[in-house]
Parts: sequence; C-alpha cells; structure tokens
Amino acid sequence: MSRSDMARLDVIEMFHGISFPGHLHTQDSLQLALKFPFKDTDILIVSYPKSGTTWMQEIVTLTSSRGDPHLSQTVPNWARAPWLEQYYSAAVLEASSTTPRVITTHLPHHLLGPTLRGSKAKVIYVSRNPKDVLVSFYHFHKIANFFPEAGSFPEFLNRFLEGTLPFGSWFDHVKGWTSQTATMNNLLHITYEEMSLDLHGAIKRVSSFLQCPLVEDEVNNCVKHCSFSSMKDNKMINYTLVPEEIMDHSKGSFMRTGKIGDWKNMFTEEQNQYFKSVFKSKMQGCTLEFVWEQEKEEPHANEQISRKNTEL
Ligand code: PPS
Repeated sequence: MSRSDMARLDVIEMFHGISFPGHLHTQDSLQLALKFPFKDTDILIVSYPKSGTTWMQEIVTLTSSRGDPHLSQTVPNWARAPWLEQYYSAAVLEASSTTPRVITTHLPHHLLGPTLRGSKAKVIYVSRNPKDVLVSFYHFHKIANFFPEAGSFPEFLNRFLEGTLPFGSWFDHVKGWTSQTATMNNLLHITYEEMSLDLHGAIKRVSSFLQCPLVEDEVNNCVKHCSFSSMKDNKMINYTLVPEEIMDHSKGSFMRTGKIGDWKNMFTEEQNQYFKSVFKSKMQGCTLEFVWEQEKEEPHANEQISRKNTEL
C-alpha cells in the first residue's frame, strides 16, 4: 500500500473541532485511532506538525537498530513509524510483526490521552519553538497540495495563533502533552532545539529512555545517519517518493533549512511582539520552562552548551 493511493486533496475532515487533511485522514481512521489497543512494548512519537517528528522517527529507528542505517535507508518513514490517525496505519500495524512497534501521532492529548491511560507504551513528545514551527508549516503548506491555501504570512500567523490551522492549536497540543510529564513516567519530552544543539546527547537520552543503551560507536553512527545532510539525501524520509501532484517538490523541500531561529527571516518586529503577547496569555499557568535557543559562549565554542536563553 502506498500513501498516494488515496488523493482527496481538497477534502478536510473536521474531527472534534480540529481540521485534518482528508488526503490521509478519514472519520473512520480518526475514530479508530481513539480506540487503538496500545501494547506496553509500543513506542509512540507525539508532536505538533513541523516540530521534529521525522527527525525523531529517524532517531528511534536508528537507536533500535544500534546505528545500522539499513532499515532507515530501505523503508519509508510512514511504513516503519506510521501515523496512528492516518488511514493506512491499521493495515501497516496489522502486518507488522516487529517489536517494539514504532507509531507516530499528531493527535492532541485531550483526544489520545484516554486511549493511552493504563498503557506502559513509551511516549516521546517532541516540541519546538512555535515561531519556527509556524514558519516551517507555512513553507510546507506551499509544497503540500493536501492543505488549503496558505494565504499571506500575516494571515497564516493569525490562524496559527487562533488554533484554526490543520491539526489544531499548538498551544493546546503542547500544554496538553507536557502537563503529563509530572505524572506519566513513561513520557519523555525532548525539544528540537536540544536535538539541534547536542544531537549526540539527545540520542543518548532517547536510547536510555527506550532501555536500549548504546556504545559510543553506535551513538556516533546514529548521529551520522540522522544529521540534516544525511536525512536530506535519504529518499525514505525526504518525501521525494511522494508524487508531484501531492507534494510539489519544485516549490521547496520537506527537509528545508533544519535550523533554529529561521523565524527571524520571516517575522517583522511587530509580528514578534504580537506573537509574544499571545503566547504569554495562552501559556499562562504552564510551569514548564522551554529552552528555545541555546547559544555556545564564544570563547568556549567547542565546549558544552553553556548559556541558556529562555526568551521566546
Ligand atoms: S511533519 O510534516 O510534521 O512530519 O514535519 P516534522 O518532521 O515534524 O518537521 C519538519 C522540520 O524538521 C526539520 N528536520 C530537521 N532539522 C534538523 N536536522 C534534521 N536531521 C532534521 N530532520 C528534519 C525539517 O527540515 C523541517 O524544518 P524546517 O524548519 O522547515 O527546515
């Protein structure tokens, strides 16, 4: 089965007040996701779109194969870590005999949390600076023909802040999942920024959470194969296998910049101030400290990350 079997490029599925592209989502597939019988051995990667989902799929695949890139270079990411809510996942998961199963989802906690309750499945939540998420999502809307028109950047920004883009509100998503970190000991929260600034350390964190400790050479192999440049050239994850009518590769790449802080190239100062004020009011009561940008101190550029900047 291929992801392109079902076109439905102009269809939008509204589900619990959230819009999902009808290309890969149906009412049935969304309903089924909420009844999914998780196994305790499952690994679930959870994210709001454009937060580093594909990167984490690669990290988990490579960690599980102890740095051997064979699987990640021969099987598309959606077949080895299918999105639970997408229509093809039931068939993929049924046919899969591998343990652990790696499953991906963009569903918010208020929808999937009840399904997961009581399960010991390992959940990895990936978050990213929302301003970079927004810019990445904006560019992705231009290449992915299963989304409605992106419109102008200011319009898109407003829709992001209102929570009316596909997959719903970033704020609800992040608050919903990260609020579980205190009570769910099978949940690891990791950020795109951590992965970007210390990929080696991030892989070690993930492998130890998955109880799959790696020796140094294995970690180094994982780092090599999930670097931005390796992933950009890997057609099993760069979406060049998806036909042009579904993703217009002439308009840009899925693996676009892979950088922290690209929002600075799109936001005006006024938009930044507006974003920050909405962020402050919507995230009120969220005690989690996000580290959006970390900078290496100049004199010790080769040493550990030493300065944290929690400024959004
Ligand atoms: S999706 O559509 O939700 O699955 O997208 P997602 O994979 O969450 O996010 C895509 C962005 O992640 C970047 N990316 C990476 N950055 C750095 N290093 C690696 N290895 C890497 N892999 C993916 C990808 O380039 C998208 O970000 P932008 O900012 O658009 O470049």
